[in-house]
Amino acid sequence: MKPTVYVINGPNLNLLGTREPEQYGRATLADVEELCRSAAEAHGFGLVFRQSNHEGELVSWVQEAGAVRAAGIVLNAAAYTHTSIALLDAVAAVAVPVIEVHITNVHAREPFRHVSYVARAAKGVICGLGPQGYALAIAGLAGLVTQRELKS
Ligand code: CA2
Repeated sequence: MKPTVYVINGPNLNLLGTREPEQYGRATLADVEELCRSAAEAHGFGLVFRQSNHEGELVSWVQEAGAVRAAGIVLNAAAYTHTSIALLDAVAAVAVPVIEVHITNVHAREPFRHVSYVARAAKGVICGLGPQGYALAIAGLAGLVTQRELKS
């Protein structure tokens, strides 16, 4: 069976491309999904792509990715990145590499966005590159799988 990558998006990302284009660009979440699907296919991954405005649902999906032994998780937890110990605990609890992604450069924005709880347990972080950050994260997960195969 094909290894699967979960792409999990947090609150308000359903609005992508419809508001604040100067901040988040014009690509919609459907465009981001298409980009992820191409990247996943190019690396031989199946893709599960989800978005929720609810913290607990995001936690459950991280756990689900762990339970099905996904190849990795690309997580844009949006504002919950900066607040959620529950998500940090979920990321720390799964034996699946998690790459945190942000469309914007959070370090060039308000100070409260400089803090990421999730990053403490993430394998890596990509921010500021727009939607292509998601594709780069999927490529990064493919690299980690290859590394793991070479070691075993
Ligand atoms: O840059 C990112 O990807 C963020 O995760 C986006 C979050 C923000 O809270 C993080 O600090 C950085 C906000 C997502 C809201 O998305 C919207 C998109 C269009 C219009 C309004 C909100």
